Amino acid sequence: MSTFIESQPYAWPYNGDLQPSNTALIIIDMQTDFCGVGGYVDKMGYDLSLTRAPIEPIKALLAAARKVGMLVIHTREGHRPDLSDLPANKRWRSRQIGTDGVGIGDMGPCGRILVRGEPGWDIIPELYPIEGEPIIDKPGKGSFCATDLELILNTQGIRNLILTGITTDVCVHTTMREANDRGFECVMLTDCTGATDPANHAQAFSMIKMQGGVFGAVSDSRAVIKALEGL
Ligand code: C5J
Repeated sequence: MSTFIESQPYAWPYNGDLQPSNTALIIIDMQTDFCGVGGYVDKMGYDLSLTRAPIEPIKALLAAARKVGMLVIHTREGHRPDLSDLPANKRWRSRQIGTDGVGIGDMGPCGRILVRGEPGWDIIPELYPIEGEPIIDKPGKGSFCATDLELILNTQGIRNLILTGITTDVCVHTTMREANDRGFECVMLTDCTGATDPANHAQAFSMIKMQGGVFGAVSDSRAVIKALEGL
């Protein structure tokens, strides 16, 4: 029996082979630094409500995914405390925004910004992983670069990825592009993602839908939960 999720520009996955055993829910960078008070995004002066908007929809989807036994994978962007994996240009650029010259690796209200082990770097309590859910610690925007994500997905027999998290146009989009090039069938969810700029959020979804779904498909939590309940 084929199972599809209502999505654009095509019903996802393309082959109707949607099963809890071959599909993973990926929750990207739901860290205090990106959506918590005093974190990196807050300190840069962006509207936190934009990156906090996906918390409740992801929570509902996470419960549905756990119920059907689907693999759930969480990611965290961050660097080693000695900053040996922080490119100088990434650090320099992060210090250009705001007036205090403070950027990645420097001390902020939630500890050193995007540094592994610091309070601001960790996943927010509302979406914290439970035992058995892998956490991918990544130094870059994409979740495949310098991580074992691809090995885990292949070992677990995963072919379909449901992409959620923040930010839509940066880490979630980069991960979708990396995954698509590796042959994974991807869908990104409009209400389970958020960006620091609403126009970028909208454009990110337009980019996915062009050329017949150049990176995959676009859907939302309601459609995915409905499909999971029918499995
Ligand atoms: C950014 C991310 N925006 N998680 N990181 O720097 O999207």
